[in-house]
Amino acid sequence: RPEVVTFGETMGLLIGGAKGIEHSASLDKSFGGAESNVAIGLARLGHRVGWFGLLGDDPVGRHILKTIRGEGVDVSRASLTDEAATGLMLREQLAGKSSVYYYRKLSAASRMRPEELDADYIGQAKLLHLTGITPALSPNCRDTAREAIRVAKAAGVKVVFDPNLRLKLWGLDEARTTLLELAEEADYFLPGLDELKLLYDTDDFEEIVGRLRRLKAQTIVKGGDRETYVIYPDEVVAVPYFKAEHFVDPIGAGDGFCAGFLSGLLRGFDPVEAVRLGNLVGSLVVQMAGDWEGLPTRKETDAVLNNVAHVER
Ligand code: KDG
Repeated sequence: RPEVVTFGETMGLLIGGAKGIEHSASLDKSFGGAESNVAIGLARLGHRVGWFGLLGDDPVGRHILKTIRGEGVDVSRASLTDEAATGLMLREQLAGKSSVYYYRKLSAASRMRPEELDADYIGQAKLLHLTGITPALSPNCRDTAREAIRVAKAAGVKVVFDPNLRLKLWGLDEARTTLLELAEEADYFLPGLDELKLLYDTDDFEEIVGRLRRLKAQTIVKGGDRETYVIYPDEVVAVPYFKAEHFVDPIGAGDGFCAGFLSGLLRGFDPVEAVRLGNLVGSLVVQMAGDWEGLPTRKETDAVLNNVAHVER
């Protein structure tokens, strides 16, 4: 019985080397998806976690499913379909700037439907995690996200929502309407500061905090200059980042943060302590290439939190 259930689109990932995708003779193969990144992070931190999604019954889909299973995530509700292919993304980092190219329109995952959700499976978890990528994929995926929230609430499962604004998938107006509506439903809301500036159409931090305080969710704001913010009704607590000694690739930091934060919640930490663990996981993910490969184990995070030893990587 998973403590956390999450679902979404996971895609094959091809990464270009120093010459970029256009000029590289070979591309490095991996995969990524915000929700499965979080699931792998939680599994490495010692939690029971389930991820599901729809993948194509093709080499990419099978590789993804086997690897996520191999990480100790329960994939019993995930499926492979013959009706569409697994989505793909290409990524390159040139002159310090990451670019992503999606090949995911009409992918297998875009065909997820609310009728296919296993309500009992979701209802037995403590937390349902979902991101704003899923509702951006298709109208039926949007309905699936809404239905999952309904099912979770009916069973008393707390809803964790990370907006993960992806403007390559939908326009800002449409994203804003849907993401703010889903934020209203959340028990934990984990946006980034840049996303909030776009969603609330303001750069004014005080105004953003005011808007967040009107939500019922416990909100954590990622992506300050050097800190993460815990928004309380009467104060904002800034929790400093851990220093990333060997910064390689920023992708996956937000998902790593989320895994660490949720691990803290499950272990009964108060929000500030849980954010500290989230910050630590985020700072370790960025020291390795790939979206999830650098996620730490419980042993590694404990070593840092208890000052036992330096985490070597
Ligand atoms: O947060 C990292 C994710 O963005 C990445 O793994 C891919 O889910 C992904 C997406 O849709 O961009």
